[in-house]
Amino acid sequence: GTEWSAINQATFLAGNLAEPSNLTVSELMYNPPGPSENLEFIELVNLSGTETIELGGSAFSTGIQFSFPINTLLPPGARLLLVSDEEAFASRYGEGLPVVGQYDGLLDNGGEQIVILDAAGNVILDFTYDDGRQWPAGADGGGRSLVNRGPDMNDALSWRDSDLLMGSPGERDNSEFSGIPSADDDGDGIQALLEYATGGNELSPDSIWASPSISQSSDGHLEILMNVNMRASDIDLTLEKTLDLQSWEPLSGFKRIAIERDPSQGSARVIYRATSPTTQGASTQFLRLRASRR
Ligand SMILES: [Ca+2]
Ligand SMILES: [Ca+2]
Ligand SMILES: [Ca+2]
Ligand SMILES: [Ca+2]
Repeated sequence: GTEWSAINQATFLAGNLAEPSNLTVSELMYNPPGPSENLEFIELVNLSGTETIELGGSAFSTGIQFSFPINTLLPPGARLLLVSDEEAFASRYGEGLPVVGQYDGLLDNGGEQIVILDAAGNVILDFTYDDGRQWPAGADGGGRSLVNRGPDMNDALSWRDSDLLMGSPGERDNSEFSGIPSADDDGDGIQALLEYATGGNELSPDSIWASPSISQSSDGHLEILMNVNMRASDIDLTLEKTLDLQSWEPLSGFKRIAIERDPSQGSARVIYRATSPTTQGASTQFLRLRASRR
């Protein structure tokens, strides 16, 4: 007689799979107000402008547990939601939002590591959010969510409080610069992109926003303060220094000591402090703020 092997079952994932370059967490409600945690949610976004991605087979492996079913397709720029309690979520936010499912476990109110792996076990996303110093206070039980605004998701400066109370699940949260970067329509000498990046207004002259200010603390440490438009997730703002006004390099020897957030304006003042006191007779250095599009 003929012997047949057992049927092998294989699952084939088609199309573009989720990977670090095309998937991120855009919003996190880890500590909804009140004692109940049943209004937690995580919003994911497809960062690709052109490709639909397949999340099937990928899974949250740390923090919370959730495995994406095969054929979880996310169109370019689209968002999806995972929630702690589908029923509670629908009664607060309504039906019709792109909820893919309910996860096991809860998002730690004190912050924790979140990891998403693909079907082969490769890391798609690995970051740790926090509720501590420099992190958005409104999202820590104050009725706001954590909104992602930057690529380094372990960094407090890459997150802000949501503009809306209870966040905006399924909706876009950040702004994008539109216009001519080098324009200066209000004639205040500050280019439009820099005004946008620092929370200035390109429709009215305002010189204070765009330039970092420098002061010296009572114990002789230089402090640098810069303004940031926290809604701008499309801009890198970097401080650079030079001795000769010709070759600029990233500022070094400073540590960020505070992020003073103003959620009503969507802005923050970020303060850096020199790690060592100013020395007598040091050569003159110059500082500039550089805004570039990601
Ligand atoms: Ca929680
Ligand atoms: Ca959102
Ligand atoms: Ca201007
Ligand atoms: Ca202006």
